[in-house]
Order: sequence, then C-alpha cells, then structure tokens
Amino acid sequence: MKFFNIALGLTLLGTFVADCMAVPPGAEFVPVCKKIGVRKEIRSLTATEWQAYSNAVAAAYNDKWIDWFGYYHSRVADVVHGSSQFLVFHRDFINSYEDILQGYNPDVMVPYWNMMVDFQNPANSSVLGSKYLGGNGVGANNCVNSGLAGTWSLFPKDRCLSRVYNNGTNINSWYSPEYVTSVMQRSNTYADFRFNIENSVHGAVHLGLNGDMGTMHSPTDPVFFLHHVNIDRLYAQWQAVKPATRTYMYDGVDSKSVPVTTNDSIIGTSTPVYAVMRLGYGKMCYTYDTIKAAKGDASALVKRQPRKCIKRPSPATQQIIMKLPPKVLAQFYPSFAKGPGHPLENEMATISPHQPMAADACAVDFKAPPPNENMRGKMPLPSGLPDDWIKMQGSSVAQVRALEKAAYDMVDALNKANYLSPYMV
Ligand SMILES: [Cu+2]
Repeated sequence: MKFFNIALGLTLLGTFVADCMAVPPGAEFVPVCKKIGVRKEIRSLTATEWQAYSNAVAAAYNDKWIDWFGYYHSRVADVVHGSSQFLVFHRDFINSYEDILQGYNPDVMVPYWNMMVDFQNPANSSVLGSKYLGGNGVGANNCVNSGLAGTWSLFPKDRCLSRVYNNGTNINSWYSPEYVTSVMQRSNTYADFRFNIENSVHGAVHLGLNGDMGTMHSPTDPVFFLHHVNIDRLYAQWQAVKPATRTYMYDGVDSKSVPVTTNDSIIGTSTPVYAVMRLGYGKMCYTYDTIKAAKGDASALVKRQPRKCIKRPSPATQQIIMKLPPKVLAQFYPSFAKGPGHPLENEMATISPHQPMAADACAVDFKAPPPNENMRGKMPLPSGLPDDWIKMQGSSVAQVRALEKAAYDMVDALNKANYLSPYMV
C-alpha cells in the first residue's frame, strides 16, 4: 500500500512536471543543487566580496588559468559564435571559470557588469577605473596599466593586456536598457534571442574595448567574464519569463547549419546541452540578484541605494515608457502594450537608476552645462559592428545590419516621442 502511494505520488509528480515544463529525455535525471550562489553586479559587491574575487582571480592568473581560458576559447571560437551554441557554450564556460576560482575560495561567485547602465558613455564607467578592471591601454603596445589586470603578462607570448577604445579616449555608445527590454519582449524563439543579443549588446562591448576583447582569446581580459555573465543573466531572465516553454527551448542551427537539439554536446565537452539549461540543477548552482529580486527578495538590490545621488526621480521607469504612443509601444514593447509585462523582461525594472549599478551617476557633475543643449535627453544611436568582426563571429553581415537598423529605428521612435531615458545624464 505504501509502495503504491509512493508510486502514485511519483507518477503524479511526473505528470505535474511534464504539464508545467517540457523536459527533454535525460534532463529529469540532472540533480537539484544542494547550495545556490548568487551572482551580483560588480558595483554592488561589498569591499570584502570584491577583494575575495580579486584574490581568487590573481591566484588563477598565477597558475596560468587565465591563459588557458584565453587559449581554449580561441580554439573553439569559430564553432561557438554565430550559432545556437553561443549562449549554452558560454554558460558552461563561465561555470568552469567559476569552478576554478572556487578552488581558491569556495565562496566566490563571478560578478556581472551591467554595461547597459553605462551605455551613454561607457568609458566613464567606474568599472573601467583603477578600483575594478582598469581603463584604456597606453603606450606603443596599448597596455592596460591599472585595475585587476594592470600588471599581467599573458598568452600568447608574454605580453600585457591590451585595450584600444574604439573612439580614441572614448567608447562609442552601447545598447541601452530600453533596447534590451525591447529585445527581451520581441524575441520568441531561442534562435532569435541568441542572434539579437550576440550581435548587439554582446558585440558592442567586445568592439568598444578592442585590444584583447576584439580577438578570439578575449577571456584574457577580465572584462570578458563579467560581460558574459551579464549576457548569461539576460538569457536566464528570458528563460524565467516563460519557464515552461523556454527553460529547455533550443532551436536554430549549429556552425555547420545543422538543426540543433538539446542532446547535442556543449562544444569541446561531453556535457549535453540540456544539462546546462536549468539554473539550480546539475553544475549550474547559481542564480542572479535580479532574478531573486523579481521573485520577491529585493533586499540585495534595495539595501544599498545611493539615494543622495539620484538626480532624476524615476519611481517607475516602466510608467515612463508606457506613455509612449500606442503604435511605438506595440512595435517595440509588445508585452507592455498588453499590460505591465513580466518584471524579468523589463530591464528597466531590474536595473532602475535607483539601484546601486547607477552609482556612477554620482561622479557626474550635474552643474556643468551639457556640451550640446540640443542633444540633452536624446538617446544616442548604438555603435554598429565592423564587417570583419561579424564575419569572424560567423554571422551574416546583411542580417546584422538589419538588426542594427531596427535598433536605430527604436532609438529614433523614442527620441521623436520626446522620451527621456532615466539612464542618461
Ligand atoms: Cu565567446
């Protein structure tokens, strides 16, 4: 009788799981994690947390792990970019890096850099300052000489870490929280979401910093992991908006244009793709502070609000955008057009300027007149990707240009509607 009850219970549980989530064969055996770590935005780490991360990275550097990640990435680069492997490969790759760091300090989690907050003037971000990851390269070899990697000597051939900002001492504008919100709401398949993110937010940061970040051994730049963790966060949020269908959603093609399945292996490993798709299971024992906050535990985000630095009240950024003309809303924000939408497909809720990620705004001199009054409030167009880089990534130049055109159309539509981004100064 007891056995019958257990068997019935398991059957019911099985049906329940199957009803709620399309679980591919094999994935049901991936065990739930015993402990979950939380990945946070770099600027919201405590001094102790940042020190612990820096120490673990320095130890990994000394043991040549940074070189190894750069080398490994360069060997698989042509098959893990420009195809469906992009998001799942990098999720697994970041996890291997986090594993290595946890060998030095089991409490360390890799932080992310929410670069959307810095989209207007990336070079001004404190993340690219000496406290964190260092800035532009200097001298004949464009060596980064401050921050976490300021003294590094790297693969290949014992050289410094190099960066060459794409606009002299400046970096051209990146993609805004408004744009990412739009992509989250308009991407309904895995393949679409992957393409849209890889060729906008992802590429712009690599090309904005250039130097090592513009090559296929880019993991030698410590920005790489913080940037890719942010991309992984967006992927995790996109999945969590519709967990039943998106957790194991995997479509599109591989680098040889063969349709993919969740049974494929992560390139270079024997790990099946399905084993990395669900956070909190298997090796993926982590979540993000933004996801935790959206589920009700906002303490991590709310506690450290830099209140005195807020210059532009924006109690509900979503309400600002909801005032856009209905046609604009329907075209770029289909979820908002129907109602408030899911918090996780609204980057403007997860990273409102009230939150610590916007701490950089404190450094801005609000009393100084803006360089051009007419430009104040107008969102800049994001900087496009060069042809050769698109080809190196294995993507179609024409398709990327169409994606960029749509991004420019969105910025134009918002500017025409006199939308004032709360992420601009
Ligand atoms: Cu990569």
